[in-house]
Amino acid sequence: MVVLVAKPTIDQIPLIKSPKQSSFFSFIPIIDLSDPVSASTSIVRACEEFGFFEVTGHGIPRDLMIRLEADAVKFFSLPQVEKERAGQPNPFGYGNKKIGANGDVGWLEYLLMDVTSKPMNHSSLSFLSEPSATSFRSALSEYIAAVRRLAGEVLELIADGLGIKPRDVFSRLVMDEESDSVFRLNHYPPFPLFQGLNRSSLTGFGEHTDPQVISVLRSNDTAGLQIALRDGSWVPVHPDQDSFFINVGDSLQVLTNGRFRSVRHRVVANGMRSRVSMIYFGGPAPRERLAPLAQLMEDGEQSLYKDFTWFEYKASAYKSRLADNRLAQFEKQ
Ligand code: GA4
Repeated sequence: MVVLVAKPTIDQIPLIKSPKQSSFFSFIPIIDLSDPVSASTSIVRACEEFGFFEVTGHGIPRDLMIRLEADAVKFFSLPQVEKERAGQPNPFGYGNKKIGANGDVGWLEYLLMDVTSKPMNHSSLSFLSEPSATSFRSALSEYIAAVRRLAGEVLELIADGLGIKPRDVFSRLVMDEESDSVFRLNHYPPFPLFQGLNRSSLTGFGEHTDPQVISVLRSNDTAGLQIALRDGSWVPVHPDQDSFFINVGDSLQVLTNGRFRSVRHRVVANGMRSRVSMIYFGGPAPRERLAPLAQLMEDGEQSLYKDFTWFEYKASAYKSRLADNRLAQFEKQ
């Protein structure tokens, strides 16, 4: 039996009514990793205040980013039937406008893949094993190895900044052989301008927090990413194709008993230019228990959260809608 699933059309994509933000200046911290001593303190401050920061001085060759971006653009330029050979995203594969399984839609197409620490097996995306995908495959493995190392380095600097030992208390979660990490390539195409869109904007990727420990994003020079501040206002993130943007995920918020903030973010589609982003989501191994680290608890401080594993959290996250507060049901009353 052939099941035809209609793709959402442009008028079914939700609008963002207030795309213009209250704060004109973006004061998102920019942290230079080539100065690790000052970086560790600034990273901790940024994770507490924003749950988000930009990193420079990361040592990842520009070439590698450009090469993967070019391969991604080549993939997204293929005829639709070719892209669909990557399989429906359940959750891994090629997705077009539909995000997750619960009715969320956005103005984008994407490739979502499962990346454990072991050399990429591409079990989820068999088209990548074909000879025609050799260049794409090698750029992907090299890039993913590099951003995983970067995630590990940032997590070690976090341990330094918090004054806790061993340095790998957090980084071991994403460096673990069984670390449940995901990689996503997003393409937000330009869209036909039509009446009424000038005062609101199309949702590229609706607001949400990332369930994992840490996410490492790199995009081309097209704007669109916005983060929510503690007061709920939205701030645009100025794109920089030579930098990486780091997000604190829900799991890191739990590990720090709420001291770090899992940042709510969204992408507003740009009518004029394509945005291409690539994001590594570093998650723990399924068996890992997510509980505040004892070393971070003050005398008498209680955990804000119930006891759960990443396996349990992920299962519940994948049943939720994008904008849901996924941690709410894991909080102690
Ligand atoms: C958000 C972070 C990552 O992009 C992602 C997303 C996942 C998906 O696209 O399938 C989810 C979303 C993300 C959280 C809630 C569920 C699952 C879509 C969705 C509605 C790959 C992830 O791990 O969680």
